[in-house]
Amino acid sequence: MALNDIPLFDEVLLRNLPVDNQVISEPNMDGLRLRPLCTRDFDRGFMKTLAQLTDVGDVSPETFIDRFEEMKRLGNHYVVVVEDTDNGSVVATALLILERKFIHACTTRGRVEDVVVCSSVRGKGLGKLLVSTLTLLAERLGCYKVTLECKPAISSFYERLGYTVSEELYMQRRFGH
Ligand code: 16G
Repeated sequence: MALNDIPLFDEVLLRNLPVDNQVISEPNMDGLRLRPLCTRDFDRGFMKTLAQLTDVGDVSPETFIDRFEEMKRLGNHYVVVVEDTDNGSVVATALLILERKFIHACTTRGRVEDVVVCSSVRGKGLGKLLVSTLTLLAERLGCYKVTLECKPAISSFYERLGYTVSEELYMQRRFGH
């Protein structure tokens, strides 16, 4: 299967979200476009952008497509990208994952993950746009809460977007990476 422009999820979901008191009906900014991920983004530098967050490993186009198709099949992964429309490169991305639960009358929890803005375009408010968009999307999709993990040094960035530090600790066990 070749790389293509078919979106991971319906772009309509990103319309009319009241981000920063402005209704973004056309999520196009000056030379920048916020939209769902598609497989062609592999050739537009999506993985290089992610590599500014953490180690991304060696991922072939085939493996990328398999993971994309799996996310699409599952239907609970919302990866958004910001494309620089002047040169067609992906300059920022973030992911919202929905977790289905039995608690709270079979509710849904959202997790914002893998938020990264390329160093070349930092300072334009793209991080704020991505996180605000996915937070509002989580609400639109019926989540009772949306959470994220971040380094203490950037917690104020998320606090400005309405997040609070949880009383609960974030714990982990790592396997390999
Ligand atoms: C940050 C990210 C998390 C990502 C992790 C990768 C946000 C809000 N948080 O915590 O989503 O998965 O970094 O770091 O983007 P790791 O490779 O050390 O797990």
